[in-house]
Formats: sequence, structure tokens, C-alpha cells
Amino acid sequence: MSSSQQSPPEQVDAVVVGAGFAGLYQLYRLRELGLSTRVFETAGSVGGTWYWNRYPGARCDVESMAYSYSFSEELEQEWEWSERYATQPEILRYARHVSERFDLLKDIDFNTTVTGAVYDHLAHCWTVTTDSGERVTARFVIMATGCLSAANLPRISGIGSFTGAIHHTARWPHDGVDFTGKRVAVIGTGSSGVQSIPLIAEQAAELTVFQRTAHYTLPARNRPLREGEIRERKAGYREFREELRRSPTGIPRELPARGAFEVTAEERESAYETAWDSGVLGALSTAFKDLLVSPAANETAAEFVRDKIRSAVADPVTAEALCPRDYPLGTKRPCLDTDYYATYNKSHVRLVDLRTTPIEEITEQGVRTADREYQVDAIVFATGFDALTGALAAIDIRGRQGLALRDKWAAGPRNYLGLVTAGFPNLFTVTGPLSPSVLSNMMVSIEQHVEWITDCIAYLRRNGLTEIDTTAEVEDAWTEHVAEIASGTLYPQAASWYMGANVPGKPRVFMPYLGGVGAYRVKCSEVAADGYTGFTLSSCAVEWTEGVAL
Ligand code: NA7
Repeated sequence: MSSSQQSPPEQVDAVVVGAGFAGLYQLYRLRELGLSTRVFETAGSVGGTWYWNRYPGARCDVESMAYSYSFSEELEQEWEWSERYATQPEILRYARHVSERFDLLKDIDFNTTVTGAVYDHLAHCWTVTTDSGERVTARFVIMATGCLSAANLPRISGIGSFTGAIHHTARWPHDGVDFTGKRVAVIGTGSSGVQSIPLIAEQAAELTVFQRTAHYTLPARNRPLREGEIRERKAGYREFREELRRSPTGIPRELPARGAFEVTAEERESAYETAWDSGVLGALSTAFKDLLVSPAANETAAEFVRDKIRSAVADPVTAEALCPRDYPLGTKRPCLDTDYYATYNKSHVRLVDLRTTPIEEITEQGVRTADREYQVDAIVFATGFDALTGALAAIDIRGRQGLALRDKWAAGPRNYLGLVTAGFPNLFTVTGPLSPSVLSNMMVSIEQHVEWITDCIAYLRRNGLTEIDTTAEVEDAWTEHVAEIASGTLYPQAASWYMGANVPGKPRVFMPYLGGVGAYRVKCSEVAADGYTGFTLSSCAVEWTEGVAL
């Protein structure tokens, strides 16, 4: 497939960047529309984040029967999920099954990274370049690059001098890692740390966890799915999917009618116990309608979790260090776990609180904090991602007048509906910043975006149009709307990756849209039904025949 730098670029209708769940579905839809499409993927196979995140305990914390495609009734009827929360290997099997079932692989170039894309404002098309030196010209580029794909490896001094093994949870070796008999350090206690720590502890001779921020985590209550419940869900799958699409987050759960102080202390406690027992992501922060807007209400739920931690962890000093204190519950990504807190009762597991003794350097032998060195054989970085914008900023994307997307977004992402950014026409982002993205069931949001983008391209074609852009005024209004909704909540109070706070130098802007999946879908659909209001549509002199005629 590859051609040399000198040969003329291949012309296709669309390039899709990424072959995770977004890219796979986008390819399927564009093919259905009759568009010639090339997909480029850095990884050696499909699956996106599920291809890379192979650390022990990696699993989805949205229920598997909700975290799956809905576009094909046959697919959803024939696929059997085995657990309430699917493991990474099972999700990866599913991604592979989908890619084979719909014959998608033949249009995907694996082990190929898109390095740049330049817009030609006269021809209304992009020239995309890859690290294999290939150039492809496409009228449309769809960035299906994922929200959590650019791994964040902190720049800790001395990291290169460590003589043991270094692993990042988001770049885990395919053959797995055997920690038996090893002294292991885990740095980071977000979802990846919380999921992997109990399993690493089962193998390691010694486990030292380095915690910068204590996280709120709820027991997942994972279990095998029962045949009866699978049958029942499949019988009502259509209604269930509709319910998810209309819901605030695309995750099935009860919506509260009352505030935390509109009930007695006993009723409040009982509601929190119900949420704790549910094993549903975000159940606690939505147990009452005001938990994410009122600090006092939030504190009642936060204290409930701290009590659970104190009763689960035997050593009071460790328990206190594990209690989150400096941000409201739910304002950093909540976690679901299996035996996380109990792991700290094991005699070979210890917690180092980086708030009192920060890491100073990585040494040849291990990790040195402000008070001592911890000698280890392996370091696991569970330090997360340059979320939402990292994968986009890694590509040199040049819009009108050569403007670089990374420069345009230097103070934070700006766009309209999270879909199109002004000056970068015909470039769509799937679940991009300023859309519900990571505050939703990604499958629900991916399907909605892919379908919207596909319908939009179909509309352009039907109407002889070749370009869709938006204006600075329209995107300013949307960007401000997203910020305004966030500012009415407690979310901006946390130094979270939603805010870009985990990556030094990244602008602190709340990136996901908090208006809710259902409301957002309605807004996107209305915009489309009204002829794409807020977007500027135009046609170039070149007729659309087969492929892009330039
Ligand atoms: P997260 O949620 O970003 O967690 C990363 C963790 O690593 C978190 O505890 C960070 O502390 C910590 N971290 C990051 N940089 C450092 C440095 N320099 N020193 C010490 N500790 C550090 O990533 P995950 O991979 O766990 O989860 C990401 C999402 O994947 C998850 O939410 C699900 O959606 C799936 P911090 O909190 O920033 O102080």
C-alpha cells in the first residue's frame, strides 16, 4: 500500500485516523455510503485503548451489555458477554470479531501513524502524511484518535537510570509481565492503578504504591452474567439502547429527584449504601441531585466513602492517606475496583503518600522520595493520559493559512459541538473535546458522532457541497457554553485530567461537555435537521465524481 514520498498521493474520499471502536464504526458507515476510505492505525491491530491497556485487571467500568455497539441487531444478538464488566481481553476479542464480521480489516493500515495533515482551501481536501512516508489526499478526515490514547509518562528526573523494568499501564507488554518474587513500585492511583494494584499484589513479593492524590473508588461488584439476564436484555435491547441515548451519560441508572438535605440523615446514609452496593460508576455522585453542585451536599457523600475506607483498611495512618480530601467526590474520574482497599491490609503492600514525601528522583535502584529510597525491581507507571487533546496535538494538523491546530488550541480546545473547529474544514473529531466524550458511555457517544458525521457527509454530497467549516463566533459561543455549564458545577475545583491538570503546562480548561448525552444528541440532530446551522457549507469548482477529483 505504501508509496514513496515522490509519487503523487493516492486520492480517497475519506481518511479515518484510528481503528478503535470509533474508527471501526466510522469505516463501516463511510463504506456503506460508498466512500473510498483509508484507515491508519498506530497499533498492530484493532481495539484502540483496549489494544494498549493490557495491564492486569484492566476492564471496562461501564456494563458490557451497554458498552457495545448497537448499530447491528445481528451483532448484538449473537455476541455473548461473559461478565457484568468485561475484561480487556474480552473487549479486544469483541473489537476483532466486529472487524472481521464486517470485513473492515482490508481498509486499515496497521503499524502506521499519521504524522500530519494539511488542508488545501482551493481544492477542499486534506493531504495526510504517515510515518511510512505515504501521502493520501482525502476530502474528509475523521479523527477517531480516542480520548485516552496519548500515554502520560511523567518527566521524573533520573528515569533513564533505573536498571530494573519500567512499564506503563497504557503500553503493557503483549505477553504480560510476571511479578512473582519481585519488588514492585506502582506510581499512580487512578482507574488503572486501582484495577491493577490488587492483582500485582497477588504476585509481587513487595508492592509499594506511590499515591499523589487519593481517589474515590467503589466496589465494582463484578460477576458472571446470568443466562436469564442476557436473554432478557437481548429481548429488550432496542428500548434499552434508546434509554441510554436519551440519558445524561449513556449509563443506565436511576436519576435522583431530591437534594441531599431534603432527606433525613438516615435516608441519606441508606441512599449512599444503595449506591455503594450497586457497583455502578458514578452512582454515588448522582445519589442526590445536588452532589455535583453543592459542596456541603458533596461532603456528605465524600465522608461516607471515607468511613468505608476507614473500616476496610486496618492501619489508621494508611486509611487516612487513602481518604480523598482535597476535591469533591465525582469531580475526578470515579473508579470501580475489586478488593482495592483490602489490598493495603496485606503485609507486603505499603502506601507512600506523595503529599507528605514527594518523589524526588528515580534512581538506578528504585524511587527516591523526600525521606528515603525505595529499592524495587520494576516500576509501573499508572500515570494516565494526555487526555482528550493529546492524540490530536501529536499530529501536525494545518488548516487554513497553515494554522496549526496545536497553536490554535494553545489556550485550550475551541470548536463547535466538539465536532468541527473553525479554520479546519472537513476535519471531524469523534468524541472530541467539548462534546460529552469521557463523561459518557463512550460507545453511545461514538455511535452518535459517527452517525452525525456520516449523515453530514451524505448531506454535503447530495447537495453538491464540498466543504463544511464553522466560524470563530459560533465556536466561541459553544466553547463558552461548555465552560459556563462546567462553572456551575464543582468539577473545575479538582485538578483532574478533565481539566488538563495532570499534564504540566497544559491549559486548565474543563474539556468534556456536561450538558448530557441526551440533550447533546438533540442539539446535534436539530442543527443537522435545520441544514447545519452554525456551520458554513460551500462548494469548490471541482465536481465530485469517483473519489475526490482534484
Ligand atoms: P488517571 O486517572 O489520570 O490516573 C493517573 C494517576 O497517576 C493519578 O493518580 C495521578 O495523580 C498519578 N500521577 C500522574 N502523574 C504523576 C506523577 N508525576 N507523580 C505521581 N503520580 C502521578 O489515569 P488512569 O490510567 O488510571 O485512568 C484513565 C482513565 O482510563 C480512567 O479514568 C478511565 O476512564 C479509563 P493525580 O490524580 O493527577 O494527582
